[in-house]
Amino acid sequence: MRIGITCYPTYGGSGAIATELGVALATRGHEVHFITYQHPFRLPAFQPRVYFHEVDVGRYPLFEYPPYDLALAVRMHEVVLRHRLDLLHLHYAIPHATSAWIAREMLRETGSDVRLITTLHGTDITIVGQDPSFHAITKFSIEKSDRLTAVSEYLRRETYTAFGCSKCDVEVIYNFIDPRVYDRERYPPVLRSTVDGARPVLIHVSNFRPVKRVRDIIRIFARVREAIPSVLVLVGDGPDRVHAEDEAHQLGVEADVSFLGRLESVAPLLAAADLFLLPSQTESFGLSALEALASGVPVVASRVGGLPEVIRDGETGALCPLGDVDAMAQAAIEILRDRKRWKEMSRLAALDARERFSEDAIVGQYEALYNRT
Ligand code: GMT
Repeated sequence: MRIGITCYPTYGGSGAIATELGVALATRGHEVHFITYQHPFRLPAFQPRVYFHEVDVGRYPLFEYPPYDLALAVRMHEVVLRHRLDLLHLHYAIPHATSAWIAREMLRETGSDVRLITTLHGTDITIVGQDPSFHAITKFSIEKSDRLTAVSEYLRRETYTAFGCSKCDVEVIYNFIDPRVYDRERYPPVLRSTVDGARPVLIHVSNFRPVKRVRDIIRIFARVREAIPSVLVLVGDGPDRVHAEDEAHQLGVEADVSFLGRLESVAPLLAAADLFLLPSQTESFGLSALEALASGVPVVASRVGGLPEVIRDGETGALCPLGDVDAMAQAAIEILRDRKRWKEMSRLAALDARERFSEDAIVGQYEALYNRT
Protein backbone atom coordinates (compact mmCIF):
# COMPACT_ATOMS: atom_id res chain seq x y z
CA MET A 1 0.00 0.00 0.00
CA ARG A 2 1.00 3.63 -0.42
CA ILE A 3 0.37 5.39 2.86
CA GLY A 4 0.63 9.05 3.89
CA ILE A 5 1.25 9.75 7.58
CA THR A 6 0.79 13.15 9.20
CA CYS A 7 1.85 13.71 12.80
CA TYR A 8 3.48 16.27 15.05
CA PRO A 9 7.18 15.79 14.32
CA THR A 10 8.31 17.14 17.68
CA TYR A 11 9.13 15.40 20.98
CA GLY A 12 5.99 13.56 22.16
CA GLY A 13 4.22 10.22 22.19
CA SER A 14 1.92 10.74 19.21
CA GLY A 15 4.80 11.73 16.91
CA ALA A 16 6.94 8.89 18.25
CA ILE A 17 4.33 6.20 17.67
CA ALA A 18 3.30 7.58 14.24
CA THR A 19 6.93 7.54 13.12
CA GLU A 20 7.62 4.07 14.45
CA LEU A 21 4.44 2.81 12.80
CA GLY A 22 5.57 4.31 9.47
CA VAL A 23 9.02 2.74 9.73
CA ALA A 24 7.51 -0.65 10.65
CA LEU A 25 5.07 -0.46 7.72
CA ALA A 26 7.94 0.32 5.34
CA THR A 27 9.84 -2.69 6.69
CA ARG A 28 6.78 -4.78 5.78
CA GLY A 29 6.96 -3.55 2.17
CA HIS A 30 4.56 -0.57 2.21
CA GLU A 31 5.55 2.80 0.78
CA VAL A 32 5.26 5.47 3.48
CA HIS A 33 5.15 9.25 3.00
CA PHE A 34 5.45 11.51 6.03
CA ILE A 35 3.79 14.89 5.46
CA THR A 36 4.54 17.42 8.19
CA TYR A 37 6.46 20.63 8.91
CA GLN A 38 9.69 19.06 10.19
CA HIS A 39 11.64 15.84 9.97
CA PRO A 40 9.94 13.61 12.62
CA PHE A 41 12.28 13.29 15.60
CA ARG A 42 12.31 9.48 15.60
CA LEU A 43 12.74 9.06 11.85
CA PRO A 44 16.11 7.50 10.98
CA ALA A 45 18.22 9.35 8.44
CA PHE A 46 17.49 6.85 5.67
CA GLN A 47 15.04 4.02 5.43
CA PRO A 48 14.01 2.23 2.23
CA ARG A 49 10.47 3.11 1.07
CA VAL A 50 10.18 6.03 3.53
CA TYR A 51 9.81 9.59 2.20
CA PHE A 52 9.45 12.92 3.95
CA HIS A 53 7.50 15.85 2.48
CA GLU A 54 7.99 19.11 4.31
CA VAL A 55 5.08 21.52 4.67
CA ASP A 56 6.21 25.10 4.18
CA VAL A 57 3.82 27.76 5.47
CA GLY A 58 5.83 30.60 3.95
CA ARG A 59 5.79 34.01 5.57
CA TYR A 60 3.72 37.05 4.74
CA PRO A 61 3.59 40.17 6.95
CA LEU A 62 -0.24 40.17 6.96
CA PHE A 63 -0.36 36.85 8.78
CA GLU A 64 0.11 37.00 12.51
CA TYR A 65 -0.84 33.30 12.43
CA PRO A 66 0.36 31.66 9.17
CA PRO A 67 -2.34 29.20 8.00
CA TYR A 68 -0.49 25.89 8.51
CA ASP A 69 -3.73 23.89 8.18
CA LEU A 70 -4.19 25.12 4.61
CA ALA A 71 -0.56 24.63 3.61
CA LEU A 72 -0.81 21.08 5.01
CA ALA A 73 -4.01 20.40 3.03
CA VAL A 74 -2.35 21.59 -0.19
CA ARG A 75 0.74 19.41 0.45
CA MET A 76 -1.46 16.39 1.23
CA HIS A 77 -3.42 16.93 -1.99
CA GLU A 78 -0.20 17.18 -4.00
CA VAL A 79 1.48 14.13 -2.41
CA VAL A 80 -1.65 11.96 -2.77
CA LEU A 81 -1.86 12.79 -6.49
CA ARG A 82 1.85 12.58 -7.27
CA HIS A 83 2.49 9.35 -5.38
CA ARG A 84 -0.97 7.80 -5.86
CA LEU A 85 -1.50 7.27 -2.14
CA ASP A 86 -4.20 4.84 -1.03
CA LEU A 87 -4.77 6.42 2.34
CA LEU A 88 -3.80 9.19 4.73
CA HIS A 89 -3.28 8.20 8.36
CA LEU A 90 -3.66 11.24 10.61
CA HIS A 91 -2.20 11.21 14.11
CA TYR A 92 -3.84 13.73 16.48
CA ALA A 93 -7.13 15.15 15.21
CA ILE A 94 -6.33 18.84 15.19
CA PRO A 95 -5.60 20.14 12.60
CA HIS A 96 -4.52 16.98 10.77
CA ALA A 97 -7.96 15.41 10.29
CA THR A 98 -9.36 18.78 9.18
CA SER A 99 -6.59 19.41 6.64
CA ALA A 100 -7.03 15.86 5.30
CA TRP A 101 -10.77 16.44 4.85
CA ILE A 102 -10.02 19.63 2.83
CA ALA A 103 -7.44 17.74 0.73
CA ARG A 104 -9.97 14.98 0.03
CA GLU A 105 -12.65 17.51 -0.98
CA MET A 106 -10.14 19.03 -3.41
CA LEU A 107 -9.30 15.57 -4.80
CA ARG A 108 -12.97 14.67 -5.25
CA GLU A 109 -13.49 17.81 -7.36
CA THR A 110 -11.22 16.26 -9.98
CA GLY A 111 -12.44 12.67 -9.73
CA SER A 112 -9.72 11.37 -7.37
CA ASP A 113 -10.12 10.16 -3.81
CA VAL A 114 -8.20 9.02 -0.74
CA ARG A 115 -9.23 7.17 2.43
CA LEU A 116 -8.79 8.88 5.78
CA ILE A 117 -7.87 7.18 9.06
CA THR A 118 -7.55 9.29 12.19
CA THR A 119 -5.83 8.07 15.35
CA LEU A 120 -6.86 9.99 18.46
CA HIS A 121 -4.00 10.34 20.93
CA GLY A 122 -5.19 12.24 23.96
CA THR A 123 -5.43 15.97 24.43
CA ASP A 124 -6.90 16.30 20.93
CA ILE A 125 -10.00 14.84 22.65
CA THR A 126 -9.56 15.51 26.37
CA ILE A 127 -8.29 19.11 26.38
CA VAL A 128 -7.78 20.93 23.05
CA GLY A 129 -10.78 19.35 21.31
CA GLN A 130 -13.06 20.41 24.16
CA ASP A 131 -12.01 24.05 23.99
CA PRO A 132 -15.02 25.95 22.57
CA SER A 133 -12.76 27.29 19.80
CA PHE A 134 -12.11 23.77 18.51
CA HIS A 135 -14.99 21.55 19.64
CA ALA A 136 -17.20 21.83 16.55
CA ILE A 137 -14.37 21.43 14.04
CA THR A 138 -12.93 18.45 15.95
CA LYS A 139 -16.32 16.70 15.96
CA PHE A 140 -16.83 17.48 12.28
CA SER A 141 -13.35 16.31 11.25
CA ILE A 142 -13.42 13.04 13.15
CA GLU A 143 -16.90 12.26 11.82
CA LYS A 144 -15.58 12.79 8.29
CA SER A 145 -12.77 10.25 8.77
CA ASP A 146 -13.40 6.82 7.21
CA ARG A 147 -11.95 5.12 10.30
CA LEU A 148 -11.17 6.28 13.80
CA THR A 149 -8.86 4.67 16.31
CA ALA A 150 -8.07 5.59 19.91
CA VAL A 151 -4.98 4.52 21.83
CA SER A 152 -6.95 3.25 24.86
CA GLU A 153 -10.43 2.19 25.99
CA TYR A 154 -10.42 5.27 28.20
CA LEU A 155 -9.87 7.56 25.21
CA ARG A 156 -12.53 5.74 23.20
CA ARG A 157 -15.08 6.39 26.00
CA GLU A 158 -13.95 10.02 26.33
CA THR A 159 -14.49 10.54 22.61
CA TYR A 160 -18.12 9.45 22.86
CA THR A 161 -18.65 11.46 26.04
CA ALA A 162 -17.05 14.65 24.72
CA PHE A 163 -18.46 14.60 21.22
CA GLY A 164 -21.57 12.44 21.48
CA CYS A 165 -20.34 11.07 18.18
CA SER A 166 -23.29 9.03 16.90
CA LYS A 167 -21.57 8.65 13.53
CA CYS A 168 -18.23 7.54 14.97
CA ASP A 169 -17.07 3.97 15.30
CA VAL A 170 -13.93 4.23 17.39
CA GLU A 171 -11.69 1.16 17.45
CA VAL A 172 -9.03 0.78 20.15
CA ILE A 173 -5.52 0.05 18.86
CA TYR A 174 -2.98 0.32 21.64
CA ASN A 175 0.43 1.94 21.30
CA PHE A 176 3.38 -0.43 20.99
CA ILE A 177 7.10 -0.94 21.59
CA ASP A 178 9.81 -2.68 19.64
CA PRO A 179 10.98 -5.32 22.17
CA ARG A 180 14.42 -5.40 20.59
CA VAL A 181 14.94 -1.70 21.38
CA TYR A 182 13.46 -1.61 24.90
CA ASP A 183 15.57 -4.41 26.28
CA ARG A 184 17.37 -4.15 29.60
CA GLU A 185 20.07 -6.60 28.60
CA ARG A 186 21.07 -4.81 25.44
CA TYR A 187 22.88 -1.67 26.61
CA PRO A 188 26.13 -0.94 28.43
CA PRO A 189 25.50 0.77 31.80
CA VAL A 190 26.28 4.33 30.59
CA LEU A 191 24.07 5.99 33.16
CA ARG A 192 25.51 3.96 36.01
CA SER A 193 28.98 5.32 35.36
CA THR A 194 27.79 8.96 35.52
CA VAL A 195 25.70 8.67 38.69
CA ASP A 196 26.86 6.99 41.86
CA GLY A 197 26.61 3.36 40.75
CA ALA A 198 25.21 2.00 44.00
CA ARG A 199 22.19 4.29 44.35
CA PRO A 200 18.83 3.50 42.73
CA VAL A 201 17.98 5.66 39.71
CA LEU A 202 14.50 7.16 39.43
CA ILE A 203 13.66 8.47 35.96
CA HIS A 204 11.03 10.54 34.15
CA VAL A 205 10.77 11.25 30.41
CA SER A 206 8.34 13.81 28.99
CA ASN A 207 7.73 17.10 27.23
CA PHE A 208 7.45 18.91 30.59
CA ARG A 209 3.97 20.27 29.91
CA PRO A 210 1.68 21.24 32.86
CA VAL A 211 -0.24 17.96 32.43
CA LYS A 212 2.89 16.04 33.58
CA ARG A 213 2.91 17.69 37.06
CA VAL A 214 6.69 17.87 37.15
CA ARG A 215 6.77 19.57 40.58
CA ASP A 216 5.16 16.40 41.97
CA ILE A 217 8.03 14.38 40.50
CA ILE A 218 10.57 16.40 42.48
CA ARG A 219 8.43 16.21 45.65
CA ILE A 220 8.11 12.43 45.35
CA PHE A 221 11.83 12.10 44.79
CA ALA A 222 12.66 14.30 47.80
CA ARG A 223 10.63 11.95 50.05
CA VAL A 224 12.16 8.81 48.52
CA ARG A 225 15.67 10.23 48.91
CA GLU A 226 15.08 10.77 52.63
CA ALA A 227 14.40 7.06 53.05
CA ILE A 228 16.75 5.65 50.40
CA PRO A 229 19.84 7.45 49.03
CA SER A 230 18.95 7.72 45.33
CA VAL A 231 19.20 9.91 42.23
CA LEU A 232 16.63 11.35 39.81
CA VAL A 233 17.22 11.64 36.07
CA LEU A 234 14.88 13.85 34.01
CA VAL A 235 14.82 13.51 30.24
CA GLY A 236 13.07 15.99 27.94
CA ASP A 237 12.27 19.65 27.95
CA GLY A 238 9.28 21.96 27.90
CA PRO A 239 7.51 24.86 29.58
CA ASP A 240 7.54 23.45 33.13
CA ARG A 241 11.18 22.40 33.29
CA VAL A 242 12.00 25.64 35.05
CA HIS A 243 9.39 24.85 37.75
CA ALA A 244 10.99 21.47 38.30
CA GLU A 245 14.41 23.12 38.63
CA ASP A 246 12.99 25.62 41.16
CA GLU A 247 11.36 22.86 43.17
CA ALA A 248 14.60 20.86 43.27
CA HIS A 249 16.42 23.96 44.49
CA GLN A 250 13.79 24.78 47.13
CA LEU A 251 13.74 21.23 48.47
CA GLY A 252 17.55 21.11 48.54
CA VAL A 253 17.80 18.01 46.34
CA GLU A 254 19.30 19.57 43.22
CA ALA A 255 22.67 17.87 43.66
CA ASP A 256 20.94 14.53 43.11
CA VAL A 257 18.75 15.60 40.19
CA SER A 258 20.09 15.54 36.61
CA PHE A 259 18.25 17.40 33.85
CA LEU A 260 19.48 15.78 30.62
CA GLY A 261 17.26 17.74 28.19
CA ARG A 262 15.88 16.27 24.98
CA LEU A 263 17.43 13.02 23.79
CA GLU A 264 16.51 11.03 20.72
CA SER A 265 17.09 7.62 22.15
CA VAL A 266 15.89 6.91 25.70
CA ALA A 267 16.17 3.11 25.69
CA PRO A 268 19.80 2.99 26.97
CA LEU A 269 18.86 5.27 29.89
CA LEU A 270 15.71 3.31 30.75
CA ALA A 271 17.78 0.13 30.74
CA ALA A 272 19.85 1.55 33.60
CA ALA A 273 16.92 2.89 35.66
CA ASP A 274 15.17 1.34 38.67
CA LEU A 275 11.86 3.21 38.77
CA PHE A 276 9.85 5.46 36.43
CA LEU A 277 7.67 8.27 37.82
CA LEU A 278 4.57 9.49 35.97
CA PRO A 279 2.25 11.48 38.29
CA SER A 280 0.36 13.07 35.34
CA GLN A 281 -2.91 14.97 35.61
CA THR A 282 -4.21 12.87 32.73
CA GLU A 283 -2.67 10.43 30.28
CA SER A 284 -4.65 8.73 27.56
CA PHE A 285 -2.09 5.92 27.33
CA GLY A 286 1.36 6.90 28.61
CA LEU A 287 3.76 5.70 25.94
CA SER A 288 6.75 6.68 28.10
CA ALA A 289 5.42 4.38 30.85
CA LEU A 290 5.16 1.51 28.37
CA GLU A 291 8.73 2.09 27.16
CA ALA A 292 9.89 1.97 30.78
CA LEU A 293 7.94 -1.23 31.54
CA ALA A 294 9.33 -2.91 28.43
CA SER A 295 12.80 -1.99 29.71
CA GLY A 296 12.07 -3.76 32.99
CA VAL A 297 11.44 -0.56 34.93
CA PRO A 298 8.42 -0.59 37.30
CA VAL A 299 6.27 2.56 37.06
CA VAL A 300 4.72 4.59 39.87
CA ALA A 301 1.94 6.72 38.39
CA SER A 302 -1.37 8.41 39.07
CA ARG A 303 -4.49 6.34 38.57
CA VAL A 304 -5.84 8.42 35.69
CA GLY A 305 -6.96 8.03 32.09
CA GLY A 306 -5.57 5.02 30.25
CA LEU A 307 -2.69 4.35 32.68
CA PRO A 308 -4.54 1.46 34.43
CA GLU A 309 -4.72 -0.24 31.00
CA VAL A 310 -0.92 -0.11 30.70
CA ILE A 311 0.35 -0.53 34.28
CA ARG A 312 -0.78 -3.51 36.38
CA ASP A 313 -1.14 -2.10 39.89
CA GLY A 314 0.93 -4.13 42.36
CA GLU A 315 2.42 -6.32 39.62
CA THR A 316 4.33 -4.08 37.19
CA GLY A 317 4.14 -0.85 39.19
CA ALA A 318 1.85 1.14 41.46
CA LEU A 319 -1.14 3.40 40.77
CA CYS A 320 -1.94 6.11 43.31
CA PRO A 321 -4.55 8.86 43.65
CA LEU A 322 -3.86 11.94 41.52
CA GLY A 323 -1.71 14.48 43.38
CA ASP A 324 -1.05 12.15 46.34
CA VAL A 325 2.69 12.69 46.53
CA ASP A 326 3.00 10.86 49.84
CA ALA A 327 1.30 7.73 48.49
CA MET A 328 3.51 7.74 45.39
CA ALA A 329 6.66 8.21 47.46
CA GLN A 330 5.61 5.39 49.79
CA ALA A 331 4.90 3.09 46.82
CA ALA A 332 8.29 3.93 45.32
CA ILE A 333 10.09 3.25 48.62
CA GLU A 334 8.36 -0.12 49.03
CA ILE A 335 9.34 -1.21 45.52
CA LEU A 336 12.94 -0.03 45.81
CA ARG A 337 13.54 -1.36 49.33
CA ASP A 338 12.71 -4.96 48.60
CA ARG A 339 15.18 -6.08 45.94
CA LYS A 340 13.47 -9.45 45.50
CA ARG A 341 10.12 -7.76 44.86
CA TRP A 342 11.76 -5.25 42.50
CA LYS A 343 13.30 -8.07 40.45
CA GLU A 344 9.95 -9.82 40.12
CA MET A 345 8.19 -6.59 39.14
CA SER A 346 10.91 -5.78 36.62
CA ARG A 347 10.61 -9.25 35.05
CA LEU A 348 6.81 -9.05 34.90
CA ALA A 349 6.88 -5.52 33.47
CA ALA A 350 9.12 -6.53 30.56
CA LEU A 351 7.09 -9.69 29.97
CA ASP A 352 3.66 -8.01 30.11
CA ALA A 353 4.78 -5.20 27.76
CA ARG A 354 5.95 -7.81 25.25
CA GLU A 355 2.80 -9.91 25.56
CA ARG A 356 0.29 -7.09 25.18
CA PHE A 357 2.01 -4.28 23.30
CA SER A 358 4.52 -5.79 20.88
CA GLU A 359 5.13 -3.95 17.63
CA ASP A 360 4.46 -6.97 15.41
CA ALA A 361 0.96 -7.60 16.72
CA ILE A 362 -0.14 -3.96 16.84
CA VAL A 363 1.22 -3.00 13.43
CA GLY A 364 -0.70 -6.03 12.12
CA GLN A 365 -3.88 -4.52 13.60
CA TYR A 366 -3.27 -1.27 11.69
CA GLU A 367 -2.63 -3.21 8.47
CA ALA A 368 -5.89 -5.11 8.94
CA LEU A 369 -7.70 -1.81 9.49
CA TYR A 370 -6.18 -0.34 6.30
CA ASN A 371 -7.32 -3.39 4.34
CA ARG A 372 -10.87 -3.02 5.67
CA THR A 373 -11.09 0.69 4.85
O1 GMT B 1 -1.87 14.80 23.84
C1 GMT B 1 -0.82 15.40 24.11
O2 GMT B 1 -0.74 16.40 24.83
C2 GMT B 1 0.43 14.99 23.52
C3 GMT B 1 0.45 13.59 22.99
C4 GMT B 1 1.74 13.51 22.29
O3 GMT B 1 1.82 13.96 21.17
O4 GMT B 1 2.69 13.07 22.92
O5 GMT B 1 0.38 12.62 24.05
C5 GMT B 1 -0.71 11.76 24.00
O6 GMT B 1 -0.43 10.73 23.08
C6 GMT B 1 0.50 9.74 23.50
C7 GMT B 1 0.68 8.74 22.37
O7 GMT B 1 -0.52 8.09 22.06
C8 GMT B 1 0.00 9.08 24.79
O8 GMT B 1 0.92 8.09 25.22
C9 GMT B 1 -0.14 10.16 25.87
O9 GMT B 1 -0.68 9.56 27.03
C10 GMT B 1 -1.06 11.26 25.40
N1 GMT B 1 -1.01 12.37 26.34
C11 GMT B 1 -2.03 12.70 27.13
O10 GMT B 1 -3.08 12.12 27.12
C12 GMT B 1 -1.79 13.83 28.05
